[in-house]
Amino acid sequence: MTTTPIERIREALSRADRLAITSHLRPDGDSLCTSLALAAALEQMGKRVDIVNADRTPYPFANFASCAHIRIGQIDPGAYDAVILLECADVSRSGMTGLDGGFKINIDHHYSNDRYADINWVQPEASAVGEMAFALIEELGTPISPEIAGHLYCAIASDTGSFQFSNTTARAFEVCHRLVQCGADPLQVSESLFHNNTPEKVLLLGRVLSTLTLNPAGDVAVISMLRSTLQSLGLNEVDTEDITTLARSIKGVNVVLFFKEMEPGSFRVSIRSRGEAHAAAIAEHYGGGGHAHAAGFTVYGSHEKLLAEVPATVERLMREKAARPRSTPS
Ligand SMILES: [Mn+2]
Repeated sequence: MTTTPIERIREALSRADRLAITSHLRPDGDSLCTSLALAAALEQMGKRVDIVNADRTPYPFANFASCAHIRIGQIDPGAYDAVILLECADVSRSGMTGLDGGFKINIDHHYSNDRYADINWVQPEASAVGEMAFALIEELGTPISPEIAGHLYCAIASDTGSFQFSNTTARAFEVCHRLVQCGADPLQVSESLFHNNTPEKVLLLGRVLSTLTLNPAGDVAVISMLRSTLQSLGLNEVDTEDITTLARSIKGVNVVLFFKEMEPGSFRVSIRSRGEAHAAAIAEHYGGGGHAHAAGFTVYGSHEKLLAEVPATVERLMREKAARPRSTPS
């Protein structure tokens, strides 16, 4: 008899006592809040759960009281019956080394995923991994407490850009409807997610937007954030989704390329697209991955050289219609 991945996860979790949950490097609102929700649900079931991330928790989540329980470091797979990896296309995306021998559960809603674990549950049509965790917690049969509901609502609100991105589906609303009934507070979540800026963050927004350039056709926008800009404002890691959203708000822009200097000569490029322009296909051209309208990749070289080359290549991919899915999501 074939069982679905979610049933196999329920069976594996029912046998497990000690669990670790991790997510990707530079964790975001979806991965962090889903980790908190899953940990709370599994603890309700009497499991011992640790959330362990390789990278520290970014602002504004670092200020959430619940995030204080997240341990930053490496997972010793010998200490756990299973490790749950959220939104990791492969193990390296988690920043964890030495997970090879341990039992792994891979839960992801990204288009590109290597299906590397003992159980792989990949659902590209899900708005957020938080939406998948809602279904899993229902499958586990443990109650959605107000705390769990709040975390899952925050995960979905965060990943849909407050219900504005293309992943805002009927199912996302259906799950959020249930979460609000279970005690999630939309006002409190939007205050803590979107109305919680420091003055330095708003200054950063101005400086990054001042780097904006457009191609002559006006459909590719490029913005950049250099380490020196962050340092001059006394900032380290910051959530920059709102800056990208502003660049993408320009009429006619189908692709935003956001160059973030990670270290000298190394740039993480976030792609946000709309319409026909396929962000994941562009990212895959450069060895990265992601969703149809949100993806990313890493490139190396001087800022000037990359700005001269990458947007031109992206434009060519769009014109050649190569910026289309390599395969259809299943
Ligand atoms: Mn997500």
